[in-house]
Amino acid sequence: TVETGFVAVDLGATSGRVMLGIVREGSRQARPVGGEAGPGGVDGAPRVELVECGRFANGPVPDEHGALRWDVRALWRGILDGLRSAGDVARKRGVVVRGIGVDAWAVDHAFLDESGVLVADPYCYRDPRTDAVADEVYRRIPFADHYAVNGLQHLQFTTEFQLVAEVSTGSAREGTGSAGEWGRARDLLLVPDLITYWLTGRRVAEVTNASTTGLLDATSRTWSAELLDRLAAGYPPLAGLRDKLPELVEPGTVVGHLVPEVREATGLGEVPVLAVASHDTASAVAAAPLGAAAAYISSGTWSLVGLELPEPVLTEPSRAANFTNELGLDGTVRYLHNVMGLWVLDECVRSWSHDDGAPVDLSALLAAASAEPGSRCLVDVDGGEFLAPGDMPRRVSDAAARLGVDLPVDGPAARPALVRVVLDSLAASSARAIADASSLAGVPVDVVHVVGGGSRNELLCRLTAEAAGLPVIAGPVEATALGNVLVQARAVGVLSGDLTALRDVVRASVALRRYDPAPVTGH
Ligand code: LFR
Repeated sequence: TVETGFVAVDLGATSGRVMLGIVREGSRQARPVGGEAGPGGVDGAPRVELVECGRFANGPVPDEHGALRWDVRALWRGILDGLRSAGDVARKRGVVVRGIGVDAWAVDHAFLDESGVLVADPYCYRDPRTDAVADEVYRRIPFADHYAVNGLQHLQFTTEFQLVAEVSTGSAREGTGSAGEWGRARDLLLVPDLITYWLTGRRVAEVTNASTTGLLDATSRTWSAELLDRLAAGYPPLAGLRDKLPELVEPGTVVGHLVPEVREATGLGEVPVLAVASHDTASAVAAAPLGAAAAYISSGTWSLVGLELPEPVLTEPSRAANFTNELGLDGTVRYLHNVMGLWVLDECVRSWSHDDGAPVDLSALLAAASAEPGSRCLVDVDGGEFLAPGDMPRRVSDAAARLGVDLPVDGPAARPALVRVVLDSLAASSARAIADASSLAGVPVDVVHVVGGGSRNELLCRLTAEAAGLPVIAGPVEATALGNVLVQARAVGVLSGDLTALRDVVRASVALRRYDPAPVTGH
């Protein structure tokens, strides 16, 4: 029998992957489910099997001026290789590939020149060029005026602030020529839209990701003429910005078909390329098996902690608490807050592996951290001090020292305690964000879904359940790729139904694991 497959290109800050998602008819047989969070009730729902067909490293690369950029051409090579193997896997398994969709991290953008050629590698949002920009912008367009329209939390690297950095010689790093890059820009494309353009030749702006630019109206889901006008008034070089922004499309739109060069390079046929929820977090939330009264944590490089809502929350308390209203699938709003996430741990591990000249054994380290006493101290993992790469153990230890806690950094024996503080702090910060989201949106929360790579981290899941005082349901690990595949499969008619139906497919496809908060033992 011929089966149907969809290719998810999922680009993350540390790696990119190409996954083939094979969609199967539901069966009436009960399926074994790992852990106690057994879904039930989804018997008969179709299932998706994900096959990894390509994986390649990613990370910000300093350019000749020391500015952090993304090597998008290396990503493109990895994508083409991955697409070729996806085609091979599909052929071997008798699977017909009926779509390709691309998702990636948000905010960062590329420029195309008059001839449609990439002007320069996109900047990474962790580049410090925007450090002082937002405050400067808020003096002309107050944060409250932004929030009323775009609903975004303050993050120093929002696309809008990067654009201001690009055109202000005062704040742009001397000699980087970034103002020159803006001068040559004909179109602005966010990273997944750039890849979609290279695949199809068509330029669009997918709306979930466009919602992170600061330039979108969160209520109407369209570019905000008001914010664009005010930005142009404050920064005249940005007057042309409106014309460089592509047409918006919702997830599920067929953007085009593979161009001949890509067909040739990959051996794939005239496969349609669809806009998915191209912000990775939006795809992950779409595949989080949320039921009623559920919060989610999309746990990876970042922890994105919040709720799915039908409407944005644009109130003053919400702004003061720095909650964001990013757009989600099917008209939903991702009401969430960015917590620094596993980035802090990953950077520590990177630095220790460098010290040791060999990769650190993360599972041994986590086991040791789990035997450490908890609550030594809680550092503010939301603090901007952890944003940039480099020497993370020292920065964590400095933050602990400011709280009067001695957290040594020297030698492997010091590592478990430091890891424990990082995870305790992440869990506490996530728990706070869940409680805040619930009270700001006025909706109850009685369960927390952790999806993404961090759902594999048992210690983090357990600490999160304890900090929140709520059960945590962990999985799927591959939520982003699954969300990407589900949107494609529904768009071409292989799946049907609303988000609830798509989440039934997730529950039928993966094992979930439940962590209950430990009973209170009180003294
Ligand atoms: C997660 C993520 C977050 C966004 C950050 C920067 O990968 O997309 O949602 O705030 O990266 O783009």
